[in-house]
Amino acid sequence: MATYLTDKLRNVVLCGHAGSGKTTLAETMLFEAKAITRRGTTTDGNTQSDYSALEQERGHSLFASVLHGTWKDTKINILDTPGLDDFSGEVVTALKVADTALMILNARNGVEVGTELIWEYIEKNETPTILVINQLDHEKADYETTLEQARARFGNRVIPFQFPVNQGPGFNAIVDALRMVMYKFPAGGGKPEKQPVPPEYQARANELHAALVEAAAENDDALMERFFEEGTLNEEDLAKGLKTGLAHRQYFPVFCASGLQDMGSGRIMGFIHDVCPSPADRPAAPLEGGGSKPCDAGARPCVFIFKTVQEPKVGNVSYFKVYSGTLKAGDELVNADNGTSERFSQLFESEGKNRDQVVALMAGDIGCTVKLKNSHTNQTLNPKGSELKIERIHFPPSRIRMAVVPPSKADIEKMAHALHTIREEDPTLILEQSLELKQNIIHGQGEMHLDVIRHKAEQNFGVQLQFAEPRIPYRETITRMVNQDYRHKKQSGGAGQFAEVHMRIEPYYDGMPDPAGLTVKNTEVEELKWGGKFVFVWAIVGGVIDTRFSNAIKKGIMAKLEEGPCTGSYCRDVRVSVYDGKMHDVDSNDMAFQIASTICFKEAFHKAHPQILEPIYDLEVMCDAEVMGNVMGDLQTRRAIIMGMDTEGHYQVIRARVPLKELHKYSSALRSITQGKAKFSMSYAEYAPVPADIQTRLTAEYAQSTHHEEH
Ligand SMILES: Nc1nc2c(ncn2[C@@H]2O[C@H](COP(=O)(O)OP(=O)(O)O)[C@@H](O)[C@H]2O)c(=O)[nH]1
Ligand SMILES: [Mg+2]
Repeated sequence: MATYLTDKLRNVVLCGHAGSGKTTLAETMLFEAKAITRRGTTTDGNTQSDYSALEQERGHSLFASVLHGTWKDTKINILDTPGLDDFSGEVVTALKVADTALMILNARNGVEVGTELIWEYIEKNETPTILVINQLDHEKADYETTLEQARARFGNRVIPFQFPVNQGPGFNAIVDALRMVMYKFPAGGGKPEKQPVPPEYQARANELHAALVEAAAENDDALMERFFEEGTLNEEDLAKGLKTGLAHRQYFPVFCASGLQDMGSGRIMGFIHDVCPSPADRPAAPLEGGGSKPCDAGARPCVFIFKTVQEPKVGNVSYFKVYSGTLKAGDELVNADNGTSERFSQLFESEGKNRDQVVALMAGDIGCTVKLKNSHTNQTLNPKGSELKIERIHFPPSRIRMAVVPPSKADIEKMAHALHTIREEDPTLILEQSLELKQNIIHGQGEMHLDVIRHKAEQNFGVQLQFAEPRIPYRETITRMVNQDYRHKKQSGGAGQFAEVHMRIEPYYDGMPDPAGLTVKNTEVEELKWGGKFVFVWAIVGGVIDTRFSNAIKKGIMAKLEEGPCTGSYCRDVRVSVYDGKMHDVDSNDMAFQIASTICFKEAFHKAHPQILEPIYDLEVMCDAEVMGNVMGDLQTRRAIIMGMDTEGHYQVIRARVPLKELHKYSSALRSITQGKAKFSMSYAEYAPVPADIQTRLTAEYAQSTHHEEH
């Protein structure tokens, strides 16, 4: 296998809404590049990209896969990504290492909600982008509307380079305004015949040509001058202008295709070869902690692992990009995160599930290796003495939480091992062992995501995961002031126990005055690790309780703060002032005071009009106008408070505050009420009181559960 020089490398990512035809187009591109001799289909489940059993079973992509083909003398690495927002972590990953994005628009549907979501990621990465209007052979294909929506959404940098002739089932030709030719395809697609632009399309082609030449000249003063003088650019100037313009995102060219019918993909490959930036044409890669690393094949190697896949029999396959230098088989590099020295014994280029061994990979190239000891996704490896870290991939925040129930006690360890191993492969899975809720909670991107995790656990580890609705981390507080006393007295045989405590409990707020009428001796403010505060005031006069018992009294209260009197949840924002009591020379001790204060506090708390608080999330839903009514109707059943509504392009954005409890399984509910025409994100906002009926129910449930425990 050849080693490709950096300027003969292109890394492109195919992204777009689910079903726009990315995987089919990837297959066609490989076929055009003669990397494969037969085209598989996603319906038959035999494409290069969707090679995992799970993808074949589901009939759509779930994981980003790395493919490659060669065009003339250039190697084109193709990353195919899943379109469903449950798997957008894979898109973020692929965008990290790609140098050009191919945004696939489905000519049947125009700009879809997945397109919007991915566009945000593209903007963040500042990735040069080509728009491909695909499925032009479909009876519902509408190039004009799709283009119009793209321009409305992504601005006037969207420049059509092509338009279709006979779109719909008779689709058979594309007019190319860059080359000023018409590509006429044989029945069933394949290699087109170049024909002059027919007279009826001349005017339109000329107009597009002028616009794209202007776009090419725009970013270069010398070119602009020549363009104004001569009214056009020669081929060399045009090529140069197009290259810099694309790399700097000064325009987004629009191409036409039918991936299924093999029309247009060859021309796209040609454009990638001619115009798309090589890895060295992109800005230097940002490093953790500032600075950047230019893509320089002559420098020392710097390798970043962007993806890890566990394969049966093989173990971990690590996918990486060589950010600089030349990586040779046998090289030894050190992991900058954990200091492990790793030998890259074998290097491969990846073709879906297949791998071809290579001897070296140059700066900018993407490859994989096996059998690294202790290196994972998001880690950088350098030669000894260098500790550069390429900026990590930032994955989207979680959108679903679920409790995992181990099938049996014996399986707990097996389950933990399975989940930790899966997490190495998928950083959008987050594991939490919640002491507070006494549950193992996993956080992910949506139900389909968790479904894939369940499937992997079963297939690869023989563990049956069971999901359950997770508990909610409620909090408890009080709303009134109460004075309470309690005497603990016990006479059992020899030494007895005696302690009496009088305390005042009050709702705490920042800046509140000292407790009225009490003589404050000492105030301790505790920042509670679960949020909110606990203030402990010592206001004992005349030594009725010895100061040495104050710690025991405080401890007694803390015990209840950790297991609230109403629901067993954490308490917050309470001030307790101990102002009176009694002690006994012989029978008083720490234990007695701790018991007295726990019970005293509990009784006071119940009288102080306790209030249960629940976590509230900020929810943002973006949806198609036609499903807006469904989204709003559904939100009404979730105790949502609508905070605002906006229009973005032809989309509606709804911002609401919703209790976490009501967001359970929101991802699939939203998908089904909008037929996939909505996306959402959520983030923690605050704790707020639960409604009275819910409080009554929660308190009763807790009373019943502790009652059972006690008997
Ligand atoms: N008519 C038509 N259908 C297509 C085209 N490309 C893909 N499809 C169909 O659209 C569906 C989704 O295709 P797929 O490549 O899996 O889309 P992806 O989710 O973007 O990867 C499949 O049923 C394909 O057969 C196309 O160019 N024309
Ligand atoms: Mg796909």
